[in-house]
Amino acid sequence: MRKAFLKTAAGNGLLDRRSFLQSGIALSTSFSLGAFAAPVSDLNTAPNSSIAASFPEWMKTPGRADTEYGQPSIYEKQVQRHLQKSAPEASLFSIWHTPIENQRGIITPSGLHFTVNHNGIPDIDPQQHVLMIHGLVDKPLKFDVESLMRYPMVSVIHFLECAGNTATNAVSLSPLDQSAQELSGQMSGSEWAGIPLKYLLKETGLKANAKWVIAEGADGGSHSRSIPLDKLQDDAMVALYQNGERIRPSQGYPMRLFVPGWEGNLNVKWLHRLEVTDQPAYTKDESGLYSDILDDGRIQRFSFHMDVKSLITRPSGKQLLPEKKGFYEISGLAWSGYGKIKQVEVSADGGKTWAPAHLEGPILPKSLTRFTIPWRWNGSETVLLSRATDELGRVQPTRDQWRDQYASYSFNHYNGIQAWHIARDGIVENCYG
Ligand SMILES: Nc1nc2c(c(=O)[nH]1)N[C@H]1C(S)=C(S)[C@@H](COP(=O)(O)O)O[C@H]1N2
Ligand SMILES: [Mo]
Repeated sequence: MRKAFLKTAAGNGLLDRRSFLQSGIALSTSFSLGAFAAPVSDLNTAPNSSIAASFPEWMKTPGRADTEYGQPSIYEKQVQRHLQKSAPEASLFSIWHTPIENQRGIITPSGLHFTVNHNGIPDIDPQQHVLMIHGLVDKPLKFDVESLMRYPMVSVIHFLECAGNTATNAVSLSPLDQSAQELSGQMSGSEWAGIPLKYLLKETGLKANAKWVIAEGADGGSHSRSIPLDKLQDDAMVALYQNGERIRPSQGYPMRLFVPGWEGNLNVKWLHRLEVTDQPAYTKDESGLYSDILDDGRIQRFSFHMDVKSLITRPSGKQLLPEKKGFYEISGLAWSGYGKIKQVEVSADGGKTWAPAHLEGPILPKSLTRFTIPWRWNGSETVLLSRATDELGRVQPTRDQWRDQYASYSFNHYNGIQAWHIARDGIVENCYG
């Protein structure tokens, strides 16, 4: 009966979201009738005595006191960053991945933000830290944290992604059985607040031949990158806050450069020096690991933008669909370093048919965008895919299309379509479509 309300959106059980939610009867009265997944029990038929007897301890005793700084529930202890194993153990080069499959919405909790540190995390005393702007400027200036705190600030919601995110799907000949976190967790979303760099550059003034800026961090390895001045004048900032609190040491305390939509590596943490120049410096950090090797062997030296990308985070790798068929909401994240996400299409039949997913607001430029689509799984083996398009019309490529552009061993800036294999026993596994 109720199924008659539900319009199909594409093959193998993808449902039209509007008709699904508008079948109001399903929402109000029929949780127990199978419109959604299965409830644990139907209250209409449960005996009253069994409800009273089931009051748990915490409903009958006073709770504990609160603490100065809150922590997640002890029952969420398993939701943690994951340390990537490929980095040599003795090295201070470490990569921690965000558990993206546990996140809802578009903001990553600060403590779970991914982190890439080439030389460990310096514990910087903000009283002793200075930001220096010099080079091709009229008036070289030093700013301490206190003086920066007096400038006008802006708050913006943006994603940050490491160029090496999802590298194993780029280079591994066969798909590794990894979770969304392990595959693509070098990506997070935050609200960043700080001072637009153009305000500070206005104070120093710029010489006529100023074209590039070398940004350097105060970590032991002096992480440094060359960035075109135009971009920095456009929307970059010296970020001091993340998600309403001061940036954490892992993210660059007391300040970092934030360069919206561009590769993570340019977002220099523990920022202490900006040197305005007329050409790039070709630093170690931009000439080695963070360059892309094209199909013909040439090196694409600068590839700044993070391209349009998406993945389904639920269901995703290493998860288990608890019921061997029935209703599931497919949900995921899409983003583009070029602007807003315009559309995300989902396929539940390995790419034969596609349906547009619902984009949950707010849809912001260079920010994570949450998408959802209802799905009634018929219990058969299948492959789930998502494909994002941004407002410039850039479409996420297939893995093969992506690999055609680059040498077989090139792994940066991978944005191929993520495929999840659904087995009949409900196990979800990374696959190549
Ligand atoms: N000073 C400094 N800045 C740095 C790095 C670093 O090691 N040192 N790592 C870079 C890389 S490779 C990435 S992907 C981003 C990661 O930012 P996050 O750790 O805040 O997620 O910071 C960049 N900025
Ligand atoms: Mo990175």
